Amino acid sequence: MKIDSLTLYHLRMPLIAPFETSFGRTTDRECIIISIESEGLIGYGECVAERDPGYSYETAGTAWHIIKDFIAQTIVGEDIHDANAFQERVAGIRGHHLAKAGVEMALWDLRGKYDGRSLKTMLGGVHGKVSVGVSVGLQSSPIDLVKAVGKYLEAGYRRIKIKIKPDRDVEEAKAVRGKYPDIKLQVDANSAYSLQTWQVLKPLDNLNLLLIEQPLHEDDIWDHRLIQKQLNTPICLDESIISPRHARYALEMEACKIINIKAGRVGGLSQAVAIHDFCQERHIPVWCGGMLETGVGRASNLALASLPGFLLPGDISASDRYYTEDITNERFVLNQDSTIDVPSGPGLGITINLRALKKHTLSKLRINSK
Ligand code: OSB
Ligand code: MG
Repeated sequence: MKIDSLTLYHLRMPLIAPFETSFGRTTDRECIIISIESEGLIGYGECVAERDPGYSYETAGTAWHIIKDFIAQTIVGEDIHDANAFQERVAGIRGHHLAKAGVEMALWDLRGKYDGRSLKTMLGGVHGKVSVGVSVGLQSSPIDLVKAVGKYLEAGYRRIKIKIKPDRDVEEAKAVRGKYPDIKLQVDANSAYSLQTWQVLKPLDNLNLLLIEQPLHEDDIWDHRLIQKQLNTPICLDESIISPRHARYALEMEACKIINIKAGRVGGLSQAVAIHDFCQERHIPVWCGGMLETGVGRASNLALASLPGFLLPGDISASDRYYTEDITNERFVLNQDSTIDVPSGPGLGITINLRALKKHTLSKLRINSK
């Protein structure tokens, strides 16, 4: 595919409700949308870097810089066949996985449109719909949290994840578990604890949780091993797994029993599939994480989560959990059985609402081939 141009859109979109985690509160989500043109076709991708370096060291600003000044140079005007060819070209750019993944997604969309194949088919997906849950941010009190959880259960979500941080952990989890003894429940600390402070989480072991997500430092695997040995509840790593190699390290160290896969964090869908395959061979369940995506990234997550090793519900909620107005014409809705349909059209299987894209764009830059 001869790449004629790459266009960057820095977006800011108001969330329906603020989303708070141990690293901060988001009221308006920022991201970078990438479009790539080739012979009259356009592929879209979403780079999930946020405004602030809270979840990742990358931000929308660093992603803009890395894509504009480095990644675009390796593909615009060039003939790029697929994700593997792309990964070879960007191998010399250290880190910046979120930036690389956003561009890789656009290339997958383009490839699919060329070939008339859906992303699901290209990746090896097997399900037409996937089980999903909802990630509930920190609330002002356990009572408010139970209320928020109740609202999502009423909407039909059958798996709940609650965010925790020091002093907002065991009491909140007990409150939710007390009110809803039978729901699928898990917690996510986003690296808010250390080897010195994690002990306060021990009572979580009695709450029948599906998993405890990323309690310790984002650049750590070894210490998670030390605490997994002292917990019956599976530890699930998110931030720490930044490549297929890191997935191997974690499993070899027995640092976790479950992995959260985000294509962004690991440097692209190709890398996400590699981690899926590696875990599947070892009977390690994986699930698809979320980054409050627009319809573009949501379509990608649904396709990824349709692979056979995604055995736990993903953080892929319906569009109306996030945005009143999305940049895709399609909106994703929750089915009765707490699933969402996987798009089946070519590529991502979505179309862009250009008016909404323009409305939410803070800045735009087009890079043409010379
Ligand atoms: O840790 O899984 C996380 C959102 C932004 C950054 C990190 C995380 C999250 C979520 C939201 O939990 C998941 C979603 O998109 O609904
Ligand atoms: Mg997480």
